Amino acid sequence: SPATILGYPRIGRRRELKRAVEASWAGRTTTDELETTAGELRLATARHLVDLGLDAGTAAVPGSFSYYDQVLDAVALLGAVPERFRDLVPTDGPLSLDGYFTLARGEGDKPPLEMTKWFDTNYHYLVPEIGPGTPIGFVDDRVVRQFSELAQPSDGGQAVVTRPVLVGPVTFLLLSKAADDAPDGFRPLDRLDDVVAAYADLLRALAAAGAPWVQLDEPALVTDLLDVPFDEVADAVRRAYARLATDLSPASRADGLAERPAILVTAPYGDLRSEAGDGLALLAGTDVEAIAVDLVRGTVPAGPVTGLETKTLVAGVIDGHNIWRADLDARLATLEGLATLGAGAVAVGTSTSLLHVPHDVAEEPRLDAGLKSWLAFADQKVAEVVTLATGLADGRTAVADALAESTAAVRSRAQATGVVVPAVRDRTAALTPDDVERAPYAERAAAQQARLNLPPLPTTTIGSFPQTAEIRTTRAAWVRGELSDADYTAAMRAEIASTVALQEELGLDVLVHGEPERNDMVQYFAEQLDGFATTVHGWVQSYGSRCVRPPILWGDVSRPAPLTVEWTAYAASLTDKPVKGMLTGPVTILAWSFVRYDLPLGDTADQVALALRDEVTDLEEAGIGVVQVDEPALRELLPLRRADHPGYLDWSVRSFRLSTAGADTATQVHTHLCYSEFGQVIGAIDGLDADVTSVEAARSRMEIVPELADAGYARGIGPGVYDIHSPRVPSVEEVTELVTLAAKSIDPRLVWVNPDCGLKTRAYAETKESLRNLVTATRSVRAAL
Ligand code: THG
Ligand code: ZN
Repeated sequence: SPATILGYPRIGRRRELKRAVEASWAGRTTTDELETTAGELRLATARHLVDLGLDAGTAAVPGSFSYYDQVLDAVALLGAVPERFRDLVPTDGPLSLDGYFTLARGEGDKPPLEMTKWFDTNYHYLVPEIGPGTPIGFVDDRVVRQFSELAQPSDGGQAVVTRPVLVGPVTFLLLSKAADDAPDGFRPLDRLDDVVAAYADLLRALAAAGAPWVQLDEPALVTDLLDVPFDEVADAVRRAYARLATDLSPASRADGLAERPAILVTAPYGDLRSEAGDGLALLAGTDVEAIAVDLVRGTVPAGPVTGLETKTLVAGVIDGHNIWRADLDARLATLEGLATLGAGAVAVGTSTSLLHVPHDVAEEPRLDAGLKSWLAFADQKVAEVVTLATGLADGRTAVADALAESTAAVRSRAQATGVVVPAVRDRTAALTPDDVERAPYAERAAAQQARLNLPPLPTTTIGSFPQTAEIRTTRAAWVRGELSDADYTAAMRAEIASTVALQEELGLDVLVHGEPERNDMVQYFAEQLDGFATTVHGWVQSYGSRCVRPPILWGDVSRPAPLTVEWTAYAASLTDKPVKGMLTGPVTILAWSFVRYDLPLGDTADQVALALRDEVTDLEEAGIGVVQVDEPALRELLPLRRADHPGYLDWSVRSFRLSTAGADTATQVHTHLCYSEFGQVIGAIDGLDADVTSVEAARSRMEIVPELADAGYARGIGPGVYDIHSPRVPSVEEVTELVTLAAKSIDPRLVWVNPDCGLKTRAYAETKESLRNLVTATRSVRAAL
């Protein structure tokens, strides 16, 4: 039985692609040099996958490389460049690599394509902008060239026949937004026939280059959040694949007159079947040769599916989205059970691309050996797929050793110290509804005002101040052991002191310590909590060249010692103004970590929440009167099906409240949310019951304020008054206008003034000027109140 994976990390084992791309952006290397490095990386990756056991000759190795993002790749393939960037494109020709990056990064006053979350992952894609006049054609043969490069390598070494991977035409359009100048009522899906015609041309070119297979990813089939009803999606799928699969003659034609490769359509990230309609039956009704289903998140029916008898089912039994070693025995049983579906053949695959996991557990010398034996990163997952394929084809005895090892690993984890900690379980089991309730808001507001004595329209920042090169160098030296603890502490304290002094000079009302000691806001907490492990090389692409190292939440979570108190208390000792303690909330900590599978997420969230609750108490004891618990990822874990939203919002809101409700009535609890698209979580924002909520709002001109007011929100609200994603300094007039606008849509006594988000990616020059204008503007609006 064949083995394959739906995609592989593209950033490189040592982030080679990130380095090469950033060097080229900085002008340190040429675009040609970047192309050369990337070509070597593709070749090395393909051969590596063959070494791991994928077949070199049958398109088992995915061609899933991207310089930045697979959705941007489809934009380039189609030449679907938004109007403002059209001058980058030669008539009817492809975008240059520099032009491609310009779409991703913007140029001068031309904003880049918007970035948003890819399904329920921590990966972000660029949103295509499609209008009635957007050019769409097959203009870029990069995919074909990349196929040929590996099929006929110029170094004369091992050739690899890959399976080019592309975002499918239906998903491409469902993820696009209407171009700004599109008429009302226009939907990107209206351009389906044009996109499909371009894909048909691409398939012809691939067939001519000798590609036996192509993979088209259609994850849009597993979600009902895309505001196009399922019957229209189904219609689009039938139309698209009739043109691509039925109208073009397939590679299997004996006369060799193939117009297209065999087509594998994938539906990762969830269940193909829903109340809305049956995506598996839909795909089985087309003439594609293979369908990949996610059997980690999704299920398949027990009986035969019409149309499947002529197709290969690629069974996604190995989790592409998490890092646990699989129970191979159980997965093999699942594979054997698929016989009842009546598929023409079954191949073994991953549930999603392996883009979401790091490269290789073997690269982590510092991980505990026991923990390591429970993990599978991308390379280990390839081996798992290969083992299962052998087991399915040749029987269990052929892979008996691998099965036994996997069973032993699963057992050893179940019994290991720290996985279940009775004291932690007892504490969550004893929770009562009272533990998530604070005093009524009116009472809290009065007690907090008596304590803090803040002016109307209080000003504050979101928490982080610029992370200068000096701060980063100091932290890195300390991590490497080249700087003593005492010297490190002294350096961080000096940084905190200067940040506090700056805020006093600017005249801000609620100060922060600036977070110089933190790298990533989740990693910082994970490093200090029991139950988490962190990696050295476990990088996962978040967007473009940016990566994160998600911590591994492997056991019951508890707080061995205070996490932030020392730094915050030090800042508070330097000023008479209130200093806000800064914590990351339980939902965000889970969203940006690899989570365990043996406990419901809500229970894990409660454990994290209790650790944070203790931290809030310790901050209070150190005299801190304002605490912010950030939940930027609240929207991120929202399930892909509407029916699952209430359950998610229930535990996520509850765990946030559990982390904060231990606070005294006179302690002001803040939260911060970002990454836009609050629509589906508006009710949940109110449910968090924070005293003050700061939100990203500048780019949408405060729209969120009336939306929250309409939803009944009536506590403090700090809509961001300037966008921190660019170095641009907002003028006093601009900030005045936005503050005035906000104060018109909700009780002005509730309005706070702050930037959109943390300032860690900004430089001091623009930060000072921006905050100065923010304070000046606030004073003038205050005077007019
Ligand atoms: N932390 C984590 N996940 C996140 C974010 C985060 N997911 C959503 C969003 N924020 C993604 N944004 C970013 C922004 C910047 C970087 C990564 C993700 C980034 N990374 C550095 C890099 O790639 O060079 C490495 C950072 C490090 O040294 O840890 O700049 O904030 N977990
Ligand atoms: Zn933010």
